Amino acid sequence: MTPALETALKADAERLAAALDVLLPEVPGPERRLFDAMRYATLGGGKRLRPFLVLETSRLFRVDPACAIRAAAALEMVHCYSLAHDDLPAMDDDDMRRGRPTTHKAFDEATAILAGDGLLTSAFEVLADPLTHGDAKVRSDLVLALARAAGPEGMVGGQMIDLQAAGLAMDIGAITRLQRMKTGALIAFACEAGALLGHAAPQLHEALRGYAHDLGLAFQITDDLLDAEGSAAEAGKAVGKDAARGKATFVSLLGAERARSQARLLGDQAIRHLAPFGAAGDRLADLARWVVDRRA
Ligand code: GRG
Repeated sequence: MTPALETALKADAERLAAALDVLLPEVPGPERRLFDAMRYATLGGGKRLRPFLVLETSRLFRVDPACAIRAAAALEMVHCYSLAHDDLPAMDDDDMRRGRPTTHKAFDEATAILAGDGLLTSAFEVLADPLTHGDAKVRSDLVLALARAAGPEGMVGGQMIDLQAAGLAMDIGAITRLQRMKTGALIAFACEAGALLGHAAPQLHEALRGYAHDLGLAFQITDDLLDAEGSAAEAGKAVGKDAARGKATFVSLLGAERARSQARLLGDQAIRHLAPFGAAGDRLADLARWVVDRRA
């Protein structure tokens, strides 16, 4: 990772933690446990890749940082809800996430379900709030885009296909579709949010869509490689699960070497989409290189 990207990721992760701390406060009273679990699920580390994408794409259009951070926090709430639910015994049944016990292990299953529900709902409350953008059309476009990305035609639909996929023969087209829904849709929303908040011109909007598309797939292929070859200590979560479940992945279908070169190709392609932004796109280009080379 370049020093410039490392500094930028760290600074944005700190801004995000401060925003989440305000948006998801500790509350007294009988619902305290719910808020504690929502904070646990969101405030415990993570790469903060999606919020960084919202903030960095927003910078391209000089969006007010106070607005951008709210969209970034809303997206991270949805991402963290999906992780908390994915870790439940009924789904992936994981004990460790981000190097510490999963939400249902730290609390209990019912609380983890409610914490996820709370995060999902709060995300839309944050986006719909006039503090997120003065233009009601922008707010409604953000709500619509996140609903589509997270819902049955996006992440939730992808998760449903994934749950049924173990042991099924899936070809590369089917895997690509599944992953575009399950992982790619939220990554695409991250870049879409910057473009929407910044009233991006159509050509720049399209360039960011292209970048997000290729970055999302590169991210997922690398995730498959890390599951196949990485260590649990580095990843902060269990690895080797795809093979153990007989799940078709980019790695099982292409082999590690071809999967790695495909990820590199997609990373390079993502970077080429940034050409219209000139030097302003440099950090997004660094991010695409890091997504392909990451170890966690
Ligand atoms: C339960 C509705 C529902 C959806 C779950 C995102 C997801 C769908 C499941 C997570 C399982 C998984 C390993 C997905 C593949 C890629 C992925 C989204 C990894 C986690 O994202 P990172 O690496 O995590 O950005 P951090 O912790 O860094 O935020």
